[in-house]
Amino acid sequence: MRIGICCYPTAGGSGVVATELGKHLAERGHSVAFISYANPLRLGELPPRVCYHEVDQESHALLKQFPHSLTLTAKMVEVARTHKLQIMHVHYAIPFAAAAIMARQVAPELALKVVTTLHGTDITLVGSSPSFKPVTQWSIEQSDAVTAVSRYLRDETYRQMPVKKEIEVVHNFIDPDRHDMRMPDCIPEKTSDRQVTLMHISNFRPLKRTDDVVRIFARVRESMDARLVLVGDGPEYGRTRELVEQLGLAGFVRYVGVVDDVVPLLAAADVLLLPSETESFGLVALEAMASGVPVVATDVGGLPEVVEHGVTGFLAPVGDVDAMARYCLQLLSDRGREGTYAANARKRAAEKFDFRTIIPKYEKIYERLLAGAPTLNGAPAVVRSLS
Ligand code: GMT
Repeated sequence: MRIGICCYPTAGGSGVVATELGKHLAERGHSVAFISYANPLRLGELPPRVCYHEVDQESHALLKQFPHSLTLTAKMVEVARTHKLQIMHVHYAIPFAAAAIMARQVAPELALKVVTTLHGTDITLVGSSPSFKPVTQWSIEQSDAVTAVSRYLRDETYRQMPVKKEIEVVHNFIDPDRHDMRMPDCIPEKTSDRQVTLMHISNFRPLKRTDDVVRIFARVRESMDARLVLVGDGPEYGRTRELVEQLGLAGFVRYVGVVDDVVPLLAAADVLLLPSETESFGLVALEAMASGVPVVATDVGGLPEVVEHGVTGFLAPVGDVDAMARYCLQLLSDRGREGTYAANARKRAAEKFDFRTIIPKYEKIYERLLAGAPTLNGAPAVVRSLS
């Protein structure tokens, strides 16, 4: 199949999932065209059957505000025509789904099928705000197929918007083979062999509650020698650093900044902390589990679909710093059990979220949409069979 993938190029989970999906689809023989305003972080060197097209962002003297959605639409049309795309798979309703639906109308001869994957904030935050809601709702209804990355997000979408469109749940995925333990170069050595490592990875938006990360770490340090590795950057970064200083923890915290691949870093972690206000899925929790790192997270959104409480880590109510610190200690002080949690985490990630199980679900959706769809010359679409 010939598939366009449109996503945010930044370090966020939606861009990572979209990029990895495109790369896996190409490995499986499909042609994939990425469309974004910058090179997606995880894309790296272009693999065979993959191309990348950049959306125009130049300002124009007459336009006070640059109409990104329109240049995006124009780029989708141009790329779809060049590569004879059959599917445009967009990752985020706003503005990608709306642009793809417009592109489908601008180029009706292509009979382009629009698949929209909802990732979370496009519904829970941005898309449901009054400024966007009617367009988000319309984009969902008009897409040829809609998927959500968790049951929670599917249900939340139905709760927030009176949409009738079927929303299929397709969980996020990992490649278990990439998560073999490797020692990272970028984290300075531990002060002792006994020192344990707590890790947090995010874009430091307020909903990630990075204050709680620091407070949990402070509690853990009262009982054992521990260090905290903070990976990523974002609006709360400065405030988080200030709290670290205030609590006298500066000597025990390492800041890594934004990285394009978290897997080598996870090899250094004993526990991943994800105390978010909400998370539609929590891709980083899955990546940690795949690396054999148990997770302490909040009992919200799609996280319970990823982290199995008491088996692959622990879940606690939002803001319950004490409970989360206790869970960390439970995981860290009992080495034997930590081994069990780590093994459970790795096993669950591989059994439930292996890309080899998940990617065919997307392929089936594409095939279903293309079956019977007319092609450019009017002949039935040729659909690559799944053997
Ligand atoms: O979490 C973020 O702030 C980034 C955001 C994004 O758009 O990339 O992540 C969302 O999509 C990820 C991939 O599906 C999910 O794992 C995250 O849980 C989800 N974030 C939220 O729901 C807050």
